[in-house]
Amino acid sequence: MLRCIECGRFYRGDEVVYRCECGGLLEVIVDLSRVDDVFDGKDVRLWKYERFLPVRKKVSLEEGGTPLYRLKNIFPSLRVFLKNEGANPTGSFKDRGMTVGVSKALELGMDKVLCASTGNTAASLAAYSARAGMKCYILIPGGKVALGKLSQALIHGAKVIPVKGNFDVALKLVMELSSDLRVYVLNSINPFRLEGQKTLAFEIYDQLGEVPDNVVLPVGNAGNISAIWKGFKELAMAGITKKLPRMVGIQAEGASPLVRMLKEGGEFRPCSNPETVATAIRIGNPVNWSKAVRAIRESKGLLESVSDGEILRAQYRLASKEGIFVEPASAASLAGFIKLKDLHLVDGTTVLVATGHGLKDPNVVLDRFSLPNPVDPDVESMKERILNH
Ligand code: AN7
Repeated sequence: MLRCIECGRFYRGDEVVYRCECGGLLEVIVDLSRVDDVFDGKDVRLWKYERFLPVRKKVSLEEGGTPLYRLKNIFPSLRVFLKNEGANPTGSFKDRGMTVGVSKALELGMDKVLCASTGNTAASLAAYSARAGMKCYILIPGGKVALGKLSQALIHGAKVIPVKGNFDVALKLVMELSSDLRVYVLNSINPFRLEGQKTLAFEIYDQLGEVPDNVVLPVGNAGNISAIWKGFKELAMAGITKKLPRMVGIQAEGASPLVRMLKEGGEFRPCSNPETVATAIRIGNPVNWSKAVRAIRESKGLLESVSDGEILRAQYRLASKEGIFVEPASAASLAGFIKLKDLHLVDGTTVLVATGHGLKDPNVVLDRFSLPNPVDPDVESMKERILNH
């Protein structure tokens, strides 16, 4: 069953519907009387939490069960952990959404799927639809998708169509096309996809053995922050936990319409020309903004923005000090946490969500480093080079 978060109207789960007639976003209502307390810290993987999910497992690449590391070199005296979603099958958290979303597409009898994407949604949907034997159509912003993600979408056999415009333009087109083409839309406006993503909350609780004080993550289309908050609320509603974390969302300065709204007050206004090195979150009109604002308010959370410089420094710090290579959008979690910690706005146990693998976007690294000229292949020249550099 689906319910509109604005007017409360119900829809059947076997209808293909993305928004309420009133325009509000929909969310899945799960029967929490059926869930069980499986949180023993063992065998952590997404489908362990099947009872919380509104579909049966049909299409899977064995997602979830991603590592939770303590950042012991960067923060030796703090309890700061990093949940490395880059360890998912296609290298990002989107796989959580797609195993559930594509399973739902099969249940509905759909054989074509469609999304707009800054890259990771495309890579993930292309892989899961290939596994399910479906046709996949992907609209990407022309020229602004990281190469790793683009190559994934292509090799999985999706039809990839660049749009003259940014992600927001592409998503608008997707919504307009969906009914005409009888395709199933798997952007995060799809409430079933978010059901998969809420398992990130379950895994954090399962691996940590407690609910953390803060969960910090990058915000683009604002689906993930909404999904993870729903997961924690369901744990509490089912009587499994009592505590709830504060949800802390981080946007890139050049694409931060939600930060502006919460800081300045007033109506939500999209940002018309989003720009950031973190292309994954180069989004000016986040479709889930109303769910995200609710997550921040209910959890007494925070929204903050960080500059591209802060993002790139955090990415390098994580890779060079902890051995964890994440893409720029994911480094926004660490950059935002450092900023808020220095302002004394966060304390206690914190989990940073690293949403995507660093190899997704090799260019952003290679643009910053240069290799020296090759060295003559003799020991003396090599010794000199090693000791002088
Ligand atoms: C690495 O792939 O929107 O706030 O089309 O790839 O749930 O949108 C990606 C988003 C964070 C933001 N980190 O998550 C897409 C897309 C990474 C991402 C986000 C994205 P949402």
